[in-house]
Amino acid sequence: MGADGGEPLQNGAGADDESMPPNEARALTAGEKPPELMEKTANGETEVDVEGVDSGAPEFCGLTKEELMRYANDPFWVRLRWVLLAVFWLIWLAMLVVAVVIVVLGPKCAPVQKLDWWQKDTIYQIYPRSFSDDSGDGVGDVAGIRTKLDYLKDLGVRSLWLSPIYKSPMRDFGYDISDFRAVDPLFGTMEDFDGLLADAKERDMHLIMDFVPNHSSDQHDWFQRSVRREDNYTDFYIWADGVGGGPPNGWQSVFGGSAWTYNAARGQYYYHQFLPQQPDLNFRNPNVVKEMDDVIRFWLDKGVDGFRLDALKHLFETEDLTATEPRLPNTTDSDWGAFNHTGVTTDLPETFDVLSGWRSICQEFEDKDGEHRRVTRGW
Ligand SMILES: [Ca+2]
Ligand SMILES: [Ca+2]
Repeated sequence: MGADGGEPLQNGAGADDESMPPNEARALTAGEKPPELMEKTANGETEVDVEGVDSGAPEFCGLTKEELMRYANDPFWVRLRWVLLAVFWLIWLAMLVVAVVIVVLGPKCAPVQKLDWWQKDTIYQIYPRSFSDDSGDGVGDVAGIRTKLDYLKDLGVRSLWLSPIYKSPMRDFGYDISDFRAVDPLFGTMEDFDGLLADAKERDMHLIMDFVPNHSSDQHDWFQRSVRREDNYTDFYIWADGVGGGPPNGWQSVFGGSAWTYNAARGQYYYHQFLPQQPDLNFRNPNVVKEMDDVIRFWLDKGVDGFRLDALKHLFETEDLTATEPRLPNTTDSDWGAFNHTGVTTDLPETFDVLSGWRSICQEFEDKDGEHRRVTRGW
């Protein structure tokens, strides 16, 4: 009941508000009383008669169902709804068409390349001397490596790079090879190696051999024959007469000192980029190239998966023994590192011809046994 005994409120709006659309009438906030409930006091203050009014109840100020339906059925709003619906679906359809056109006409991604084993394998270098000793003599060996294959595979290793195990006087820890086709007794036997290779293949692991083509040991049969000037071996190494009672030129060894050592038995100097016990092979001699090709074939025939090529940039030297190597800036000593060797004793373009030949030999084996790649890599 209103304070003045007037008509009760309807939905928060005055009964005589019909001329105004309901949604344009001012909405009352919760707790606010309509003007009909307000009256003036004697001192002009406004008071509210709250009797009979639940001041805590929320007031509903929205449209009635009848009012809502009247607007919903208005032809203008009906048409507007249909137009908006049509526009929505047209935009949706247009986006679908554009997406299909982009997919059909857009540039295609390159097919995913299937990586070969040498491109994706984790390659683990094994230094046999210190890796695992099976014989108990304190030096690692091939049989010791065999015992660790499961361990290596558990680590995620899929390819092994074996540092030199060839027969060697060990003046340079196996990088001075006296027989490129034999296993040094320190590391075991060829049967041990064959067993290692078989075990690796059984575990789907690959084996890469260290290959040291630049030089041999001075104990190699080839060098001994070359000292004696035997046929076919006379020019197997780089021999030269001395100049002025000294070496043929001032080229330095990587390991220090002159790169030339005099051999009294032959009466000439021989060239060595590394130790005097590591004479450089003469890759300008086709017989040397053929011998090393055969070494590559020997190990590929056994089933190895590739080679790590050692000291490749040292393979060739210029034939002009009068060529000098320019000194690098800010150097005064005579060490190998004080000179620019490019084009004189390192990085000669002839290297690519030999390398290409080794690559072709690997290709022969790939063609024989299908897609399995054999790799030659320099590190
Ligand atoms: Ca051992
Ligand atoms: Ca060389």
